[in-house]
Amino acid sequence: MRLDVVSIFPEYLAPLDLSLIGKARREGLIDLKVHDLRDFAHDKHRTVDDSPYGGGAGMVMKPGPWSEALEHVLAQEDSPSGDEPRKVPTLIIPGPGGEPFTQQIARELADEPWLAFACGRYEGIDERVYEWAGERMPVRVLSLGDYVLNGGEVAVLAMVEAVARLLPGVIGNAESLVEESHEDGLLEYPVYTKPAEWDGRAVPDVLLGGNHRAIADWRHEQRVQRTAERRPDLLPPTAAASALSDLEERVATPADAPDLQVLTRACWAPEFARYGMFGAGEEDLETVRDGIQEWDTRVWRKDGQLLASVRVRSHPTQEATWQIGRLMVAPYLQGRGLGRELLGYAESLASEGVRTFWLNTGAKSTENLRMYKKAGYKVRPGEGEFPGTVDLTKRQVTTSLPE
Ligand code: JCQ
Repeated sequence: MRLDVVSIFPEYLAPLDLSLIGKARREGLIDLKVHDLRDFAHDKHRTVDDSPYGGGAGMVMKPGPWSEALEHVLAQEDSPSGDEPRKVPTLIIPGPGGEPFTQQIARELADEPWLAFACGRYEGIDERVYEWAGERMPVRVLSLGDYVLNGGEVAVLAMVEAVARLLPGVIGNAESLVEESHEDGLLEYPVYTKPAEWDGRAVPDVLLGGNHRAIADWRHEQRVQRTAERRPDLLPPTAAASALSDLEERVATPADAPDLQVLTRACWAPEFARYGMFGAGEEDLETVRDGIQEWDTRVWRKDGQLLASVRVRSHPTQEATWQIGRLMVAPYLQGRGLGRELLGYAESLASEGVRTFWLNTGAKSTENLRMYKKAGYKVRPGEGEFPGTVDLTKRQVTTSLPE
């Protein structure tokens, strides 16, 4: 993986020479370069900041040095061959106003071949730099947490470490990657080592017994208890629906259009943001209503609230192909298998004679792709029906036994 970091304090990133990340760099698994923003300021004092228009405290980072520094990063592409599209990095700008950086985002970033990081300082970077960069590469503003740092450098150290340790070969024991806090939505269980008694405190008996089933049960119970105590926000909302069968299914009518429009936006906004296309993919009500006419759209509600939807139809020209579209689950209910359940249901609606299931998703929508592949779908080579998407298909499995 290639990594570029732009900062006015390049020495701040020296820790990336140490430990496992340093080793990965020496082994060539990570190619990390740090660039000094001041090298792209051309006045005598190498100025990178100025006072804010409109007044207010502090200083703002000037756009000029940033565009030059990022041009320099973009120009690092090793082999810009004739017909191939120009490779660009995903640009990450740490800031307290960003989307929360999570293990899920770390996983997404670990799949990218090239990341660039822009370290802001002072009151921030001139807003036009975000626009300028967004026209040239995907941009993500990411926050480490709800507190303020003096600059992006410490956040970059954390993000690079979280991403790099997921790369194959960086961590010796790949198993230690899965049994971790945040990998499956629960915090980790407490751990103990020798001596069995220390400071008058004993290691829990169950861990000394060698009953692996009992140990696994105890650890799971500890994880749930800890999560409830420290991070109740991570636990499923107990009152909420957890399965499709808890929701009320209906065939959508034009009256469902406003709610469908909102659900679609809620599901698509984070997807389009991955591509730096903020606010893209918004449909007017007319278009949503047309969709309801042209597809068999199903909606699931609980207490009147629209929580999930999917739409299906035979392909307009190839009857044997069953199209599955707009598989959507309300964001707060995502990650618990509802989408997978919806998919199976959408397949079960297929009319007689259907041989192939077809669907389409963003080429970078890692979580969607993971779910579809697990459900047996294969990515069709080449671009999908829409720019930046891929099509996936799966053979209809007929389960009827010979008579
Ligand atoms: C990151 N939580 C807090 C500081 C300006 C983009 O401009 C600036 C960036 C920073 C650094 O980020 C944070 C942060 N996650 O403070 C000032």
